[in-house]
Amino acid sequence: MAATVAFVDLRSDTVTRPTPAMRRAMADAPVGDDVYQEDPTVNLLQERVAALLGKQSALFVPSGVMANQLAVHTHTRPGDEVLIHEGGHILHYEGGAAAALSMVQLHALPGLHGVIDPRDVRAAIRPPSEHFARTSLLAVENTHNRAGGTIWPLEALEAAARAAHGAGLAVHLDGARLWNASVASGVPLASYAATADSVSVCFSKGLGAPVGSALVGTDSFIDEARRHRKQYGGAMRQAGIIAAGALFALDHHVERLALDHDHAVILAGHLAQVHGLAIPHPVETNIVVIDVGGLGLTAEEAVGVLAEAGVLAGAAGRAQVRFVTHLDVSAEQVQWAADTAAAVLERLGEEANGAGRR
Ligand code: TLP
Repeated sequence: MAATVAFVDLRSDTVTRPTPAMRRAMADAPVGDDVYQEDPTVNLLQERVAALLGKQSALFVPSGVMANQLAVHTHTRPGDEVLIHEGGHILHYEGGAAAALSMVQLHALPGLHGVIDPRDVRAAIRPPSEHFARTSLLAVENTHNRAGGTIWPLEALEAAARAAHGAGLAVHLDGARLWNASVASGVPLASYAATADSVSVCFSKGLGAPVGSALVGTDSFIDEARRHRKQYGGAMRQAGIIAAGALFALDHHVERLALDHDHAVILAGHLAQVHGLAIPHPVETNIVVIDVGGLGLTAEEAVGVLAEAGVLAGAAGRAQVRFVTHLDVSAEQVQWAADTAAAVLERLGEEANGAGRR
């Protein structure tokens, strides 16, 4: 009964809470001191993630930001330049950490739906000269958050990575939602990961674990990243408690991501009916970005009114609003949120542009 739903949180898949079964697995986890590398649950998670992604080693870290920043720090030297899509998470949402912690500059590249053209990679790489920053890293993101959860086609990722590797750059893949990309496309995680020297993945987003991410790469890269994790204060002790949530998520919450993707399509289908509203990116996974500029609204205004109606979304740009489907949102709730959001935005658009003009 849709009428019983009164509140749906679609701000992010980070709002998911551990299920009772996940909590039990966490409570029962064998633990040890992970700084001595003696936590069996952390060790198991790291081995499992490294194998899944086809890399030598993995490092468990508290957050996706830390995983990305350890990658930037480990791949670069102060004064280097990192190539990244203009909508990249590392550029927009990590508090300027690349500059603050690694003293590198970010060089933003364009690219439709988050995909960077290899020609743009080649053109951006600076020739060796004391005048120029040393271009040492290409950072890519799959799925691409600000581009509405879009997936890099594997061939495009391979081509961009080839362009970078050909000029001696390292490649880091921000795979916070690589699980979603893999489930939606059928491309194995390891095939995406093979294009990059390092990959970060998150357990605390669509997989529904409360905390944790991992960084994967070669043994020597991860040894170096472990040293930097200590410097950043990210080395934890009996972290098996939280690693167990991640292991549980790998066992139980990966395949079900397809459901979140179906829910996003339902939501987008309803929103697409609203006059003047644009959906700038194809809906391929669990994110729907809408542009409310054509309704005469700012993102903040739309988010405020949606929240009053019980649908929580997030501003993702001046006129862009983001909805994210996830584990804690049922089909019934998505249906209700889709109906409610579409009705509210239709009304707002009519008010802003003058009712009855159509
Ligand atoms: N993204 C968050 C916000 O920061 C925007 C969200 O709600 O989506 N890489 C990507 C692609 C991400 O989307 C995020 C989280 C991270 C890294 C960082 O993960 P956390 O928040 O765990 O540090």
